Amino acid sequence: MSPEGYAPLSTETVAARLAPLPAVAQRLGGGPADWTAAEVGDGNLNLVFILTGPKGQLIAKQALPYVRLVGDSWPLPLERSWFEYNALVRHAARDPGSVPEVYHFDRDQALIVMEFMTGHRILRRDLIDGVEHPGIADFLGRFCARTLFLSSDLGMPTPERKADLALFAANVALCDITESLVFTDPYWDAPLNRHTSPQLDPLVAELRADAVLKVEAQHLKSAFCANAEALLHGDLHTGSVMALGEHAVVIDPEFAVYGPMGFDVGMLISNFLMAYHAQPGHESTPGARAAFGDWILAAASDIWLHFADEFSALWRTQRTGILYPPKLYEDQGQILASEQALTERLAAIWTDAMGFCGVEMHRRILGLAHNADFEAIADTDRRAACEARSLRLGRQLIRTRRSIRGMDEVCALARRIDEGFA
Ligand code: SR1
Ligand code: MG
Repeated sequence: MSPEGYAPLSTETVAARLAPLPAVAQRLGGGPADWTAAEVGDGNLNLVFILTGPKGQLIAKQALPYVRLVGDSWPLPLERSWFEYNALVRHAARDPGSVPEVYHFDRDQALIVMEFMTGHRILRRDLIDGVEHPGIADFLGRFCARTLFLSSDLGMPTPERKADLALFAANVALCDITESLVFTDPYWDAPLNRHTSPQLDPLVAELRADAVLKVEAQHLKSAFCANAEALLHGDLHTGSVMALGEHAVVIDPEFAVYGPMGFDVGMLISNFLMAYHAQPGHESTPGARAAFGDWILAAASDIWLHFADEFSALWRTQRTGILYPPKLYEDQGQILASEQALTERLAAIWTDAMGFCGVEMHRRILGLAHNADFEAIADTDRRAACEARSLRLGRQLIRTRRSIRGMDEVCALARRIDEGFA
């Protein structure tokens, strides 16, 4: 049920409704009569307005009481906005500058007023259009390391962590979306599923008949549900990143919940790998996107490298939580033991990440919520050929994740599948 007084904004009402807020009036300049509003929400859930005034611009994001993609037949709590706000505040503290600045939050209206990123575009759009972003892997790897490490028992005081665990555990409805849509629905003929048909039908049937794959997907779901290791962004795909040249921010953490660190990292890498497999569908002549595909694979590899580097630096300098305390290792002159523990923690995150990477591929091609990377390919034969590559890669990653040694191996596999050799 919506709180009393909740009313969705519209392009007609948003200026007058936000005008009384000093944070809004100061940034836009002039008065509401001077402001223009455009609704630009292209995600699956919310309203997003750009407000423009004589002095500046800002974003007003408001949750709707249902899933926008599906309609009011699928109610969804407005409280997701509260979790998004809390996650944004924490991300800003743990990795300053990595998220838009929040100017105002209204819990009853499920409304976040925040910084407009002038000139930035959704990264996924740029990956479709062939635009490179130097430094994006560095930023994203670092963002994951900082937000995950510093929200875990490695780097956060445990009373605060337990309070946050309780806070975000209430994000039940969005968690349920992930639990069902990511980990279960792709592997059976769920009512809201869709895929490129009939081209993918045989492969889809093969995947859904693969009992080992389904057991592994449920092992991964079990890890997602039970391993409340760190505060996840929860929906960290390339549509949740805005970039301009070398600058980027992460947006939309409404799926935030405590979970396994490998989830965010794996979902992110997955979306780069899908962007890679989609490239032949976007090129005007065969091979025209080959160099850009190489750049995407290099970026996917570098995300992991930067994540591991930053995580290691935090381990060595900011391990102030209750886990692996320095008094057991460094303070006893046992630095090698600490380094060994770090290597083992990173290996566990890596193995999880590879599994989550695979299920993300499957759900974006077989489930309800698809990727523009593939959807933008109008010719369904070409689209299906691209999607089939990611479906195959996803299966390999999920089934063999415990023996995959690094991103070089993953990229080599993605290339072999692309060339039709695997
Ligand atoms: C019903 S919501 C479907 C998907 O959209 C969001 O962006 C998340 O990715 C979710 O899984
Ligand atoms: Mg989103």
